[in-house]
Amino acid sequence: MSSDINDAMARANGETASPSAGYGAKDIQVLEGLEAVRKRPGMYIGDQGARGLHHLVYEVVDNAIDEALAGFCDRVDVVMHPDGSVSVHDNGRGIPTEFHEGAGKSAAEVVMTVLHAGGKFDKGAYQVSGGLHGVGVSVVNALSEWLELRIKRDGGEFAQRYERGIPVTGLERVGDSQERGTSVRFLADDEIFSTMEYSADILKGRMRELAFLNPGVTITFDDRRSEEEGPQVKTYHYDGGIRSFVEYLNRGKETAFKPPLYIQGSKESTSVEVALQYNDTYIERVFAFANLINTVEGGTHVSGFRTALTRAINDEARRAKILKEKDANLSGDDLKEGLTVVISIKLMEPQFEGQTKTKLGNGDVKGIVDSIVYDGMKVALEETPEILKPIVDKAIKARQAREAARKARELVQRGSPLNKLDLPGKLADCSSRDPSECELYIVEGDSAGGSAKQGRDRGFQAILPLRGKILNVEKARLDKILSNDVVRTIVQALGCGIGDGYDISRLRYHKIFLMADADIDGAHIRTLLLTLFYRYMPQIIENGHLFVAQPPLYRVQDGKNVSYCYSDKELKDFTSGKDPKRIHIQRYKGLGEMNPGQLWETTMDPENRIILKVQVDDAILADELFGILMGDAVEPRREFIENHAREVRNLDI
Ligand code: 0RA
Repeated sequence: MSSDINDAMARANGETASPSAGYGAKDIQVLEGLEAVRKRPGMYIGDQGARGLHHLVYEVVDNAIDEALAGFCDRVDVVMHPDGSVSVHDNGRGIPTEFHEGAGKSAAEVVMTVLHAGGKFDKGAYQVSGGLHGVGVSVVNALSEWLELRIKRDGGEFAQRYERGIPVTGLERVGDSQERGTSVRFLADDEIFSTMEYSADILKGRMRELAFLNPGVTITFDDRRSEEEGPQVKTYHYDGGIRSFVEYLNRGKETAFKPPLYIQGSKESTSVEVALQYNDTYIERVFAFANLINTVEGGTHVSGFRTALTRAINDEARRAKILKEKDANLSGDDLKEGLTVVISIKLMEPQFEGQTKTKLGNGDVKGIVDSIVYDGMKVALEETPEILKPIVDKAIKARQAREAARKARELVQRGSPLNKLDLPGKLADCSSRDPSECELYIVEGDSAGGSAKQGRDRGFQAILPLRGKILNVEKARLDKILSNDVVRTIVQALGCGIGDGYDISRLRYHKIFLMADADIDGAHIRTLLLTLFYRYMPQIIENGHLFVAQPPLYRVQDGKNVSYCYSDKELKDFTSGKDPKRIHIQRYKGLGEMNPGQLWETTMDPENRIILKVQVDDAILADELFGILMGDAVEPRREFIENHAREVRNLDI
């Protein structure tokens, strides 16, 4: 128990001679609630790392967006302060300030200290809070070293300060104001979080997304943390809503028609919005939201959309005689290629299921979305019949390519993966057959592969040396991808297939390491491999099986002592103050320069190695990153590399 809460609990229990504090049974409940949040933050915000930290900002912003959804707010301003605190200001109604008889304190204090108090106020309609993030702003308060609340309403401005969730001032009237709104400024508690570093890219991604999903609302993001660069302000405002979102996702790509097709409707208090457009890539991108929460794992709204799209295109294509009587129907898979779609639905009592609680489970939603999208597609295709043929032509080509891919895949997947004959010849497998303890090192180059083979623990570590060109899967179709030797070798070694029939339960190694040189070529190879995994085997990343090995850059010998440094900074720190005549520094130009013992010691030994887990925190950001790094358009890539040159060296999607 943290000491503040300890003290407060003691006072609440009457253990100290401070009856004037006036604590009662309800306060004990409040303190117990705050204590529960501080004890198990993960239950409320996901984790105590970067994800949880960013969650705090989302939670406060979501509360402001609820005001926008209710029609009372059109502006949200987020500021990242140099002291590490974040403020979120909105021009909504302002949290009610009046005294709450039942609670014996102001309504605002109830909202800030009682778990899920937001719901008690019955704000009606759809709320973001109440969904995934919807743990309530009181959770942010409990997990903040301090939080300052400012409210403008009823002609006044009110302020209150909290420390680790406990009010340290009353809600005081500090001035007059004719405006309305709420400002929350908080400093995350470093006793709770393992990192205090917010990523501007991740936060901006969510702010942009919210601006697309709430047309008309202006969201600003003002990053004041860098002294040299000064305030970096971004403003997000899109009157076009999810149509603009699809245009944004397809920017720099050729599209089959313009503007995106847009469908909207509502039924049984569920509202549905869909915008879609086909582009010239081979990848399908579905971004689906339920009550503004990104449902990464899909769900009933996505299934409803898929069946409706397939049915509507087939029906219309037959009516227009683009599909002849003898032609087979287009399948859902045929219609995926090059599809970019944003689905946004709003519903009462959303059920979030799945591993990360981002799969919409409400059963009735499938039929509702299906009928709205089917009817909407028909209307849209009657209004703009010229968009039908390009869609159908593309789907027919996709079908032919999928046929070819099926044949290629059969060659790759033939037989049981346990049959040694079906494993790639270059694979030096391990002796264990328990995937949960098996590791696969995918190693660039034969010489490094040779060192790794000799250095490994063959009990549980397998080595797959790669040689030859890795295809850029961003620019090719699955049939072509599968004809690439490197891709086939990897798919065979992993054992779970690719594309249709992909089955992660057959994965033969639960830890997969990408091991490439620490130079530009190595970075390129790593990016190509990451793209392959991200686009075609995303569950391997989602389930946390993919890692990037971190070989050292330098070997430093000081007399008899040998040390390794993994960055230039580490080398500088390590050698500073030491006598340069005595020290011998070797810079590794490639993995191949390490002997087997050194490679084991520095990069493969589970006791010593440094590894980076590949995580996708923001699907849209990752999509953008891969699209930019591997796509056709040169200009955005140059821009990206210029802006991110420092970070690219250590790419952590
Ligand atoms: C409870 C009731 C009402 C608004 C809010 C809470 C509210 C909470 C937050 C958190 C951040 N910004 C916020 N804005 C409003 C309804 C107020 C009314 O009926 O006037």
